[in-house]
Formats: sequence, C-alpha cells, structure tokens
Amino acid sequence: METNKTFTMIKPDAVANGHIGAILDKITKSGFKIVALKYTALSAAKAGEFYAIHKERPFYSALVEFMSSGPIVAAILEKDNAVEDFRKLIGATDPSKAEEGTIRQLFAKSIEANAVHGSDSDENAQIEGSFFFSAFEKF
Ligand code: YYY
Ligand code: MG
Repeated sequence: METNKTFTMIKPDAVANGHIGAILDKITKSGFKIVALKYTALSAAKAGEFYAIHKERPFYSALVEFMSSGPIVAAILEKDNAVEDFRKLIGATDPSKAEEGTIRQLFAKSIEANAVHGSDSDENAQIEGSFFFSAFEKF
C-alpha cells in the first residue's frame, strides 16, 4: 500500500466561491505534488457511491445533494505521509473548529459545505483516486 498519496476534492461550495486557485496554491506550497487533476461534477448516484460508507448517517442525503450540486475539482496528491499531513492541512470537518490557517478555516462556511475532501487512510486514498482517475491520467 502506498503511503505517499492522498486524494482530494475541492467541493462545490469552494468552486462556486472562486477558491480553486487559492486552494491549489496552498496545497502545492505545502509540499504536495499534483499527480492527477480533473474539473468535473458528480451525479447524485456517483456522489452516493463515493460517500456510501456514510449511508446510514443522518446527514447522508443532504451530503449527496450538496456534493452533486455543482462542479468539483478532483486530484491525487503526492508527499511523504500524504494522508495524515493533508488532513492536518485541511483542518477539522467543522470549519468553526478548524485550526487557524487550515484550508477549511480559510475557505469553508459550514460543516456540510466544508470546501475540501481529504482521504482518511492509505487504503481509501487508493480507492478514491481510482474512482476518478485511470492509470493513464496519473503522472
Ligand atoms: O473526513 P471528513 O470530510 O472530515 O468528515 P466525515 O466524517 O468523513 O464526513 C464526510 C462529510 O460529510 C463531511 O466532509 C461533511 C459531511 N458531514 C456533515 O454534513 N455533517 C456531519 N455532522 C458530518 C459530516
Ligand atoms: Mg471522511
């Protein structure tokens, strides 16, 4: 299992609010190399599949609706200790609890519309990256 890759999405709120450039700049300045990148959108079915692990949670249907509400940016990132370091860079799920200078503290408005996704394990980074990218789209 690779330990130097993680997967991220810039979520519909951050795309709609014009933060794609600032967020990618912060990611690369924090030492992550972009190895795959795509501007796309999730259908409700695809968003439901991506977040299937949360399907019994009360916020699931709202999350699926939000994640399919507009375009997103998907990326695979490379860095030593990528998963853990990227979770630190994005901050807590609830932006009101996210540390100063984290991406969610800077760019997110609510726990649902929280600007970015970051994988929570090496295994999920692999699964989520493959959800969006083929081998021919990773460099
Ligand atoms: O990994 P992370 O995104 O920080 O949080 P998760 O617990 O995996 O939840 C996924 C996603 O669901 C979160 O980014 C926003 C949304 N969500 C929500 O709307 N309300 C909650 N109470 C918890 C999570
Ligand atoms: Mg998560």
